[in-house]
Amino acid sequence: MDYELVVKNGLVVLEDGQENADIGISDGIIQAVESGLSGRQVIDAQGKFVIPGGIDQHVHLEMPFMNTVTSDDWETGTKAAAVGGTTTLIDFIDPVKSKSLMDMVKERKALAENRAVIDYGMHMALIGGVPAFMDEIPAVVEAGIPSFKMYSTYASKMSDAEMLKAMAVIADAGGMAMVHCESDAIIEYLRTKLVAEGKMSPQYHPVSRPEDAEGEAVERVIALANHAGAFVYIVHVSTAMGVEAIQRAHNRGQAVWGETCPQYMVLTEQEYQRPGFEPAKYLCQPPLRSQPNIDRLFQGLAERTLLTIGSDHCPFFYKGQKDIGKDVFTKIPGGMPGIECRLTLTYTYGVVPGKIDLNRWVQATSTNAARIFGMYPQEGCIRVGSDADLVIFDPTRSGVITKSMLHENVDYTPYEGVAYQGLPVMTIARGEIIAKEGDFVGANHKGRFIARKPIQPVE
Ligand code: DUC
Ligand code: ZN
Repeated sequence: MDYELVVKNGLVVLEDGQENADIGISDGIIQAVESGLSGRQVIDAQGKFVIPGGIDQHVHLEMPFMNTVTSDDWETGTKAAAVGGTTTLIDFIDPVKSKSLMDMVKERKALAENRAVIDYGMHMALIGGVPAFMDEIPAVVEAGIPSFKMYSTYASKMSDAEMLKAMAVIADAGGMAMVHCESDAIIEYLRTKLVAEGKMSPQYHPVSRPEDAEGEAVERVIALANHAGAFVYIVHVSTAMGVEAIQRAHNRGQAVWGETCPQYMVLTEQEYQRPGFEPAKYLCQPPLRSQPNIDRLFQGLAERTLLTIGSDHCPFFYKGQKDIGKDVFTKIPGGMPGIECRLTLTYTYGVVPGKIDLNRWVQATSTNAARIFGMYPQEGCIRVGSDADLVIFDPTRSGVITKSMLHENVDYTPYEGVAYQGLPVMTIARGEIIAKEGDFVGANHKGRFIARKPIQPVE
């Protein structure tokens, strides 16, 4: 039998093991994983890995934030993701007080439709001071959006009391809480103090968001979730304190999932020592950390305290957006681009030096997100019956990252000059080749909204 497309001779990375096998694809679905397959179109993956398409569960496309909007939209952001080996992403709906959550679901879906080139889901963010949102949570879960982001700081923050209540409602509705954990009290105290002392340059940003601001908030949010009986997912863990709080919860038997991001694994707080306004390029919340924290994040991934690696792609132009805060660091829009380099960076700095193995890498960049966020086994694995979302990854490619090789709509990359070993050389989405050798080639491919299932326990 001839399949529409066969990927031959690659090392197929499965959820647990690896095998040399061919993959037969028809109708956008994986039909066979075995040797000796034939197809009308054949791709030779000899010497390369064939991995499940990356899933990036933490992305901010055209998000209004700090008086501006992230610079990648649904088209440019999903194209960059595709070239970088991501075939599914989950973005956020950021509500405004005056609208209903379900109206915002409709609006956001309309924005993505016809522009996204890879499949996408959505998380719903909640904001403090709007009790009416609570009543809509079950309808949002029903609409295929079972994950709710809450912030412990920023203007949209929720108080502990609000968060506890929301967690209980979310748990009843079959959803999960995802929380940005940084202590608002510590940050506000330090920001006010630094500004009063005239310490306004971006070099002071990390001073205003110390490690214990994260550690304290992770601990507290886990306690709230435990009380509410809610699944909780801690986004962008950047510190050893955060990892250890999650580990303690696991030791008590609590369902807590932890995520980290490439920027916290590859870049260090040294970037904030750059001269002038340059540190603004690296300004994100939480900030970049020290090497011992980085080591603990890798250990956390290896021992499964942390289960996922998301990009937290949140791009702003250095010229024209970051400089909104040229007079005071508290006004610099925080966030950095990273949707396109997620696989190559984590392979280079995780798998190549042996800090995580090939399976752990695939689990953390794809499979675990599918399981946690209710998309498995349609996504996140190479199995008969799953979507034919695949990446051919060449471990022999090496070089140095430069802005000119990337497709993100932003005027810099924080990874300029960073060495890489291993690159995605082909991305296949539902059986169509959409990226090849660093170019987007999927002009006719349309991304689809993935209505996700209610949340289930995941070990
Ligand atoms: N962190 C960022 O760096 N940007 C946007 C939101 C966030 O939490
Ligand atoms: Zn984020």
